[in-house]
Amino acid sequence: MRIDVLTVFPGYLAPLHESLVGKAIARGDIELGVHDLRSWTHDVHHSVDDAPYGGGPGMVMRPNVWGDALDDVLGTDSTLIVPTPAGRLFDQPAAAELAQRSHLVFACGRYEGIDQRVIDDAARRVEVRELSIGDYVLAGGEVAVLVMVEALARLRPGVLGNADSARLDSHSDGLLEGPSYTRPEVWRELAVPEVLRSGNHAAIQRWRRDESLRRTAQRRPDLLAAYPGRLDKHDQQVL
Ligand code: 6GU
Repeated sequence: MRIDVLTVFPGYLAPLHESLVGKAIARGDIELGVHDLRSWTHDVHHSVDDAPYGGGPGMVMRPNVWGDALDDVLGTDSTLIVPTPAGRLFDQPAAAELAQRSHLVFACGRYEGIDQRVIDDAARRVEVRELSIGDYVLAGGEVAVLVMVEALARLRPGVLGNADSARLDSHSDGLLEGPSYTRPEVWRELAVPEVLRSGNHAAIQRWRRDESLRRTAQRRPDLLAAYPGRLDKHDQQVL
């Protein structure tokens, strides 16, 4: 898969060369290009923004520079992703879907966003997704790109050490993951739950499911409410 990122702060994307994503790049599973949007400017001031039509605070990124940049970077197989707090929510199903694309292009806006015609024009040629990573406002799309690229990179075959760990994650079945433990058996007078040392795999599976359900009900009742059909009789007794 190829990933291109367009930004006025290319240094923000440096962490992509670390850890799991960095290894995927080094291995050649992911090809990464980070581009300074200002290299598509022509004026001496390298300006990328202007005052909004209709008035109001802040600045809007101008369409001409973005248009030229996207003309150069988008191909026929590209998906354009525009990180914005006004987008649809980027969640685990979205990550799984994007992990299967051949070319992702991230267009990072700063200020009050990008002139909407840039997005409308690109949508005439490629699939475009305006995506938000949660209900809070960041100063720009760069950190959201770090989040999205890490979430989708770890779903690509061969990226995780243990292929099962992606399947068993929090959110992959719509529930939160329960607690985990390792040695020692007792630490600061706190013991590992007995069932995990029982060797009874059916009991362990049931316990993990119960912990998952309890935690989800307590911390994220919205997730349970979203999929009532997935809970069997035993699940409902736990809750
Ligand atoms: Cl994708 N961008 C910005 N600027 N703020 C956000 C966001 C994205 N997602 C949540 N807040």
